[in-house]
Amino acid sequence: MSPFCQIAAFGGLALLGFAASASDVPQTVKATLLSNSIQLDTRNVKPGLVTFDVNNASDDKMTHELVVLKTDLADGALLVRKGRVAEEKFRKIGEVEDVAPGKSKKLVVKLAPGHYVLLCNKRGHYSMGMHTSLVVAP
Ligand SMILES: [Cu+2]
Repeated sequence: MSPFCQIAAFGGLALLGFAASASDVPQTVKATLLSNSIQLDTRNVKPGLVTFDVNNASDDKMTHELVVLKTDLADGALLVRKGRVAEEKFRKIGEVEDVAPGKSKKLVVKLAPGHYVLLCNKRGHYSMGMHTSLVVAP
């Protein structure tokens, strides 16, 4: 095989690899907000665009939200002051505010590899258990 053919074959494989890369595939995570937890239909996604389909399914008739922070801390280990997590001390990736009971909202964010904490930061809700984590890895 000539050197040119080898390069061409290698280039073809690289292109195939790129086409199959999961980072270009739309990913959706269903996030269900309950009064004492946040449930995800998956806790592992690939780097790239991720759509959070956020549904407030709590039976407490309260408005909730979903805040996405990038941190290596465990989702239950964030410092709480006066009933709220100090979001400004973290790298905030995005949030959907004020999801009314029974309603859904979408949040589209681009996620790099790492560990993320998702929480509701309405006063007192984090401490009631409204938090979970998500891992982004290739
Ligand atoms: Cu809440």
